[in-house]
Amino acid sequence: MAGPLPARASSSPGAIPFGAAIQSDFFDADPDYRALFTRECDLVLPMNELKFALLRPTRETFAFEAADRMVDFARANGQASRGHTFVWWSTNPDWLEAIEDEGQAERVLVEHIERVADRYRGRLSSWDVVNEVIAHDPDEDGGPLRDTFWLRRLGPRHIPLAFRTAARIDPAARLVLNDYDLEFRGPRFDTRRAIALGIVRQLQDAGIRIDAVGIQGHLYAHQEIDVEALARFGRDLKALGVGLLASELDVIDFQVPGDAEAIDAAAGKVVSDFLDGLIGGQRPEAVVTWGLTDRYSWVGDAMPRADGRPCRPLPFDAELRPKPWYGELRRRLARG
Ligand code: 9MR
Repeated sequence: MAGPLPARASSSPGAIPFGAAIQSDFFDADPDYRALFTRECDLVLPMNELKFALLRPTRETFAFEAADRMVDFARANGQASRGHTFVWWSTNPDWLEAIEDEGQAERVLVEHIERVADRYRGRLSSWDVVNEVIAHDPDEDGGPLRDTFWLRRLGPRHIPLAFRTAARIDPAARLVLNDYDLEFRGPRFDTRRAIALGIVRQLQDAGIRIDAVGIQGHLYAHQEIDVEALARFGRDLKALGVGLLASELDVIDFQVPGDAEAIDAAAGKVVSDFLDGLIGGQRPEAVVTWGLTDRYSWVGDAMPRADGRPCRPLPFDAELRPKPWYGELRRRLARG
């Protein structure tokens, strides 16, 4: 089985690796943005460039150029990289979602993973094999799994199929089940954690390898982290021989009143509670933020603040100044 992600030489030995997702859209135009990733990260991954619609404009075409550039950038800096993602409900091309036949859908999925995993074998230390397959609200939505193209065409077997194919093509990559809303307090979150563990157990019972769960960590600063339940989740995974990582960490502050200082204080609290639960369960393989600077983030587009202030989701502000909570985060990771 593959080992954990290597730490960057500049991180202290034994530190938990720190990483961030980069966007090729800003790579050329903003050299300061680029330099921030070079300076700060043990791991840099393409945020969007390996998604189905971006890689596969048509069924016959594979557009690897943007993803290659990001992965090569990380490698040239001696940084690790990871793959996001094979199976997702979003960012699928129209030609894919137009497929109605089960056999064809299966062939496309297997062919896609074979081709993409093969191309990046040895260059990506892990893959989000499936992303966000758990129902948003399992009790309301009428089942444990999200209603997606892949579920409609192939049923729940698309999950083991994706893992089995990825394991066959890249035996050394860590294979990850990635999902959100796994860290807060409340029945919906308890249910989602239970479903994640259930998927892991089902894969293992079928003899299919799963190496880790990615806890995305899109942290609503107004919500309470269930530190104990998160730690228990990590311990339960560890008992199954499965690792975990924070895979898309950022802070969502649209419900936090006040100025930048108040927002950063709330962010500091939610990140600190999250790390308590995450590290309390087992040593995470990495902590990865979804971007590095508030200059570019999905959070302000999806959940803008009513007071018109800019959102402050990431470790560095829009002027590339570090937030106080980033220093805390790195000190926690350095302790290992
Ligand atoms: O941050 C990503 C944004 O730039 C893309 O437009 C969007 C659609 O592909 O995806 C965002 O990233 C998502 C990630 O892939 C999965 N978890 C939720 C992230 C935020 O929406």
